[in-house]
Amino acid sequence: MEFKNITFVKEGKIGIVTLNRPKALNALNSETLRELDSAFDALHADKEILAVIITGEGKAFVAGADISEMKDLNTIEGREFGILGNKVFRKLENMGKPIIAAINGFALGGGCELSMACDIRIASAKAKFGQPESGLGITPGFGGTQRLPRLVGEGMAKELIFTGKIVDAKEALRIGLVNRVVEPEQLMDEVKALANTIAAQAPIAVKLCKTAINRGMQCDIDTGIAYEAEVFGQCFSTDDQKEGMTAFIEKRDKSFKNS
Ligand code: DAK
Repeated sequence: MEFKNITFVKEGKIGIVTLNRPKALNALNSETLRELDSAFDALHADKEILAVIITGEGKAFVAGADISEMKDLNTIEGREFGILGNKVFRKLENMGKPIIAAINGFALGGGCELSMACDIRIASAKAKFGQPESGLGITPGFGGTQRLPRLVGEGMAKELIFTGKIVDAKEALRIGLVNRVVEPEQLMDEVKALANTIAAQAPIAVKLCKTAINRGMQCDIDTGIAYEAEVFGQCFSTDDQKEGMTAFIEKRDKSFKNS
């Protein structure tokens, strides 16, 4: 698949999407968002891909939505831009595969928001995070006001969003915005190792775990527990549940078929 602003490669069971507009620090313009939309459709459809990595080329993960494109938007265009971005980010968040953000550098505004739409965030020690929108006269528009407080708590999210301050990877780790910080040269190896570990588990179980966690975070605990019971039951209709448990009893390596 050919793209102008991103690359999309397969390495075994892993799909790697790289934002590749380094001259503009991988800022998200509408063309890039549409390319991500197509790439996410392709990732979803490819049954061989069991985990996805999103990263950026150059010194940024994504330095935000493209300010030069946004500058002259009117109300309707601004709304359409927000709808497009949110559609793409929700597609990523709801994809039935684990998504890992390998945050190599600046993750600001829409870039921080893109990382938060992923399931797991691993940061390079060089990464920097922030929601600087208030300094541009706008609110976060790709879910920042919603996902940041869910991740780091309301008070910390309000401080970051109200001040627009940029924090380094160490602080991002301290407040729970990222799972881990690694040396820049180890970032992709660490993230690929993590992706491969996840890809070695039963794919349908991983998918159902993701759905159960995502749904459970949006509802009361009784509804969440009921949903967990539902997906737990569904696992017993899969070949992979039989294989996983039989392999354990027979003390042999398991071989999942994603069925
Ligand atoms: N958009 C467009 N171009 C950008 C950019 C961005 N977000 N960030 C950087 N660039 C461009 C720079 O203009 C520069 O281009 P040239 O001048 O070379 O042509 C090039 O990338 C390199 O940037 P710098 O020269 O500035 O590089 P430095 O290392 O000096 O500084 C920086 C790096 C990341 C600190 C700095 O570039 C910076 O502050 N960038 C802007 C960061 C930012 O404010 N990001 C948040 C964007 S706002 C909504 C939808 C979406 C959103 C909001 C609402 N609705 C529809 C409601 C989302 C908003 C945002 O994400």
